[in-house]
Amino acid sequence: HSEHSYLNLLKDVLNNGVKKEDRTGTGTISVFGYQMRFNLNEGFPLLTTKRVPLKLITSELIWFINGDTNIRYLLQHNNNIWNEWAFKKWVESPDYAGPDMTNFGLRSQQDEAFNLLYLEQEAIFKKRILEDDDFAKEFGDLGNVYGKQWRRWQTSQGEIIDQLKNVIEQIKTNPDSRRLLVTAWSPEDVTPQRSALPPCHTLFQFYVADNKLSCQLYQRSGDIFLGIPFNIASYSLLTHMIAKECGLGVGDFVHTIGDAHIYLNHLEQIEMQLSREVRPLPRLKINPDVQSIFDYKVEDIGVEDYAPQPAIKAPVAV
Ligand code: DHF
Ligand code: TMP
Repeated sequence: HSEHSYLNLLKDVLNNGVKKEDRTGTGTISVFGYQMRFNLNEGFPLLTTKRVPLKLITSELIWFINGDTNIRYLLQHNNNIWNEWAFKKWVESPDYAGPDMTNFGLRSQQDEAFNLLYLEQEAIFKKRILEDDDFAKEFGDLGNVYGKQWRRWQTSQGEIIDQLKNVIEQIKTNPDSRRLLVTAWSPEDVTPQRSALPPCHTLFQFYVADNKLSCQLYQRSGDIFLGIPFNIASYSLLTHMIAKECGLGVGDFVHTIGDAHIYLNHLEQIEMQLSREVRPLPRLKINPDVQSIFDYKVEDIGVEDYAPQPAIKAPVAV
């Protein structure tokens, strides 16, 4: 059961990780360099020891594939996973005139009165992103993040490179290539002005053998409890979509992580998760009528026989 690769990661970091401070001020236990492998033929690797919301993963992936970097699309699909990073840009801008939101991520966890103030400002922000085009253009955009880098990479000569389209074309025409890569990491863009959060999933590579498509992701930084379950499912789904378009079966998803960390405020949740039994993995259902990876809608993707244990809530470090 490939979920054990993930549960072993949790256990390894708990047992062998070192305490390490981090940018968000939350504190972590961390290891450097870790690899998991998921055979996509064993089932779709959506965790069963806690419910993981596939709808949010699907709308985020379609958002990347569309080359979109504005959270408005996510909000239109009831997906709130990127709100904090757009909100941060807004409250740090000179145009923001509401109550002080410095360090809202940590303060909202520690101070209930502040949390109410924060939730109110966040609701106002979301409403404006959805209703005010000019505001959304300026403050909904996360900058040079995944969608931009995958579909509209800008060279220093001013040319635009569609890395995703190119790599799919190469998989079709030159499957033995050892150059089937997409990179989201650009040293030019790693500044707060150019990207709200420098890409965590930095680089991925495809590999074709025995008519099966495999994918390896190098993730520079992984929030093991919240982010990693999404990342595993997202790249596994991407591999299925591309394999289908290229007339290939699926092989492995190989997940390599640089700084693999557990936030100190996720320890109780992890203890609960590790006390649970795994259940059979679900099967992915993709609408067979969709041919091109660029044509998917959220409704085209689903899972069958997914009977997970209940979701486990945890605060996200901003
Ligand atoms: N920052 C940090 N500290 N960790 C992250 O995992 C992370 N991920 C980002 C952006 N910044 C991040 C983008 N992806 C959630 C999952 C993925 C994600 C952001 C947030 C999350 O909060 N998941 C909840 C459910 C959220 C919901 O239902 O709205 C979960 O329990 O899985
Ligand atoms: P960092 O930029 O300081 O590394 O912070 C980013 C945090 O977000 C870190 O905890 C890793 C986490 N993260 C994931 O785990 N997966 C993701 O897909 C994203 C975007 C972030």
